[in-house]
Amino acid sequence: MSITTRPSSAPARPASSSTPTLQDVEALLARPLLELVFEAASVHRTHHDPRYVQCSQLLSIKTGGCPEDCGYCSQSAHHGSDLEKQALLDVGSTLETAKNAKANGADRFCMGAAWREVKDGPEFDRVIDMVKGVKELGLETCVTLGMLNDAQASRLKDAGLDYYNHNLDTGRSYYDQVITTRKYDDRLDTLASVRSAGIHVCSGGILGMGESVTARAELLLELASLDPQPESVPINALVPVEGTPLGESKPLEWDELVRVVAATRILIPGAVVRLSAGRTEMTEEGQALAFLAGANSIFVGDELLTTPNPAPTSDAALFDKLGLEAVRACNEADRSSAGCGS
Ligand code: SAM
Ligand code: DTB
Ligand code: SF4
Repeated sequence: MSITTRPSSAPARPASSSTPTLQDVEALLARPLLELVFEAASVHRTHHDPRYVQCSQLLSIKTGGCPEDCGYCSQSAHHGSDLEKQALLDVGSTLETAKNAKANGADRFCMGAAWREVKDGPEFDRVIDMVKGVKELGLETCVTLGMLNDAQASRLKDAGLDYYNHNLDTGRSYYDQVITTRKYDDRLDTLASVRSAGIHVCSGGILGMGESVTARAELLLELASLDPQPESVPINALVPVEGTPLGESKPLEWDELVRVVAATRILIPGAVVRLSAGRTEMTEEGQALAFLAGANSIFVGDELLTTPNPAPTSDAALFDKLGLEAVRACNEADRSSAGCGS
């Protein structure tokens, strides 16, 4: 497997003939941990400034009652999780939350809806206004709204959308063990619409759902084979939610998460790799190793969508210990020359 490098200012790397095989990726995940981390750290340093961490804040703009049956999700109407449903928020309260996110150091605001797919009509119009408003606040914009078509993606782009989050979640061979109400190719079709509208692709997965190492390798290979590769790759550790089919899953080992972060960094060198859900269960040391292995993004704020996230004060203390800084701390001149790691 050959690994190519590129400067951080270059566009996302096209998947190429050097794309590894499934066996290559399995072998990568099986390497001695510290060798894997060392290589990933080296790749990270040729593509990004390792001092900076991109900080996204999430807001659930429409919560619960989702028709999909994703086995991990608190928001699926198929499961018995104890979650209070919430209709689509109004634009004003969403922008208030975004303003606070900016004041607290976030550089990107990500709005999530428990929808199977986007439907044209007043609710989508409202989301368009939210995107416009968040963009006007000077934040990067991201939404995750389920499946969409080309025309809907274009409307989001015109409104100022920077990133669309749409996770592949796991490998193709394990997908129907987790979700039955849609197909893997539905996810890929949406990613194609996002890409053709000129929106940055944010796509990753979840670890700790009982998947094999092969399923993890399949996921990484799918992501690395997208052409161009995704600009943003969230790596989530399952947050087990009572009442969901995966609510009793056993916790993920810290080294498994670090392995996947490191392999993601090597396979998708230009992406921002986000240490996403599951940080509340990680030690500071585990997170430190993940940052060394190439993670350069987190979710900030007390809450993810429906579950807790580490307190901002503890994240600030961790950044202090590690000498890391939020991307927002990087001044404009540095941003245009060195890229500040994002
Ligand atoms: N409904 C849209 C969709 O599925 O694309 C957007 C919202 S959905 C909650 C966004 C992503 O959150 C999912 O694709 C999944 O990767 C992640 N997620 C949901 N529940 C999770 C959990 N309990 N633990 C870890 N990640 C989770
Ligand atoms: C992503 O990969 N992780 C975020 C975001 N994209 C939308 C969601 C994590 C959700 C964790 C469980 C919850 O809070 O409901
Ligand atoms: Fe619905 Fe998204 Fe949750 Fe699946 S992950 S049940 S699509 S909100």
